Amino acid sequence: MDLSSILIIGMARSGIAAARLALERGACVTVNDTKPLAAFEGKLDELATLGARFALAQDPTQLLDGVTLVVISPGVPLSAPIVKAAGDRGIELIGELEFAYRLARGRLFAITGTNGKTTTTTLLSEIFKDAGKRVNTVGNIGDPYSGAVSGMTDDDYTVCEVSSFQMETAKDFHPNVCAVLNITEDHLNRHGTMDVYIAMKEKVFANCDERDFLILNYEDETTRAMARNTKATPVFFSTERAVPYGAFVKDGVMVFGSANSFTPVCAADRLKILGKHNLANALAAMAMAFVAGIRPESIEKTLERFEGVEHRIEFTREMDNIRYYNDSKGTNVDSTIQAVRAMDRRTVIILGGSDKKSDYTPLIDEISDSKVFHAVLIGDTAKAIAAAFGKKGMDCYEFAGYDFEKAIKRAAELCAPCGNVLLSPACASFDMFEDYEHRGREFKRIVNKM
Ligand code: UMA
Repeated sequence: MDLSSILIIGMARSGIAAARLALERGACVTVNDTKPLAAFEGKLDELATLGARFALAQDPTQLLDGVTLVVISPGVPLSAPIVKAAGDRGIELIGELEFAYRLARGRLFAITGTNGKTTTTTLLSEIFKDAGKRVNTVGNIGDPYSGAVSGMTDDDYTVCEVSSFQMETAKDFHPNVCAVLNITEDHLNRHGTMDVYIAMKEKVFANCDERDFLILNYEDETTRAMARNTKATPVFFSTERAVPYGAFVKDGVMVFGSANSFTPVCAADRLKILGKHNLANALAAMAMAFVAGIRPESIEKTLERFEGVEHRIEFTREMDNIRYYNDSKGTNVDSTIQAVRAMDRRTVIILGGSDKKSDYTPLIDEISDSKVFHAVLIGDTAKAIAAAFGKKGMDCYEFAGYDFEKAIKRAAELCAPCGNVLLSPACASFDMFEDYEHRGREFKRIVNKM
């Protein structure tokens, strides 16, 4: 990798962290974003002090003279003109994750899949921390990999949540242990087809070899079949049955091994995180920890104390017999289906957001057979979701436009005298918010002042 002159595209979390790292390593760095400097409100001041050259609100294809490497943020799609322009001039172009990987040290644990990534990444990090390891928790979870590279040693354990966006621009990325949790429809607006989306997920283990482990969900046909496409040792997890080798539940106990020879780790009913999807996430984290050599007693302690992550069916408040749950991380249909299944009493759901061209039919099917009795629809996809309700002959929905506060208050009114209000939009957030975390924080702010 030639670090002499780097052009970094996208000045949000990934780009800023990559620029800082590149400057630290002595590179000459130019930073670019579609937005002008005024839009950053001082967030780029540190990069200016460190010596970055600013080329904001400029066409990046005109900035390639003398550049030896282009690093793009995950939000920049492969269709962006800079990708072709760099290729045409023979300049290497990689993503921020790949850039960080090439400069990082220690052992790498990568977790991908459509849903459950953040919970599994957080849980595995906690298992390692409790076992006394030096841990970095990075990637799509919100803290860019580049931000953790300085000061890394060969003893570090890095747990990285990996998105399909980040894999588009990966090349040498090579985890020691990786997991693909599940694959359902998502991000078709970016990848075009499911085949491309699946291929991006498979790239996570493309460089793995016999010394590495690949943890796969046995209950998902797509991920189970991945065992045939890898040189790594396949290790399965299943909530339903004993697997050839891996993590499963035997008589209510989470165990690791095979049907005839296994080590008990933790009673499944001791988990604090709710739902079968979370049992699957816990089994995946347990399998990763097991192959990393963590003692079962230590894994058990963490599994028993872990309370889950922010924005994932997060209990926010109970007021006037109504419980509010923040599932802003429900950014696709399958994820929202899991949240709907986890509801234990009558529920009004807030659905809708920016458009990923998803098919909402499976969600409406799930809702029709659940505790959810009404939906308040917001954002760009409100009409598409209403149409999916209509197709099933259901009219238990109403529109709240782009007014988030109105949507929450209306959901509470409909829910009275008791029940749950669940924010689980099944959509991305970019039509009304900076990202899903912003949406979740706004939900909690509004609910807490009600
Ligand atoms: N920009 C350009 N040119 C472009 C496109 C964007 O300059 O052609 C600029 C924008 O003006 C903006 C910046 O790029 O200033 C945004 O870059 P970004 O979207 O990559 O934002 P980051 O803050 O760096 O966040 C990214 C991930 N975002 C996306 O993949 C969309 C974060 O995942 C991740 O946590 C972070 O890197 C650290 O690794 C978020 C996400 O929504 C949570 N991920 C998707 C998901 O989970 O569904 C994949």
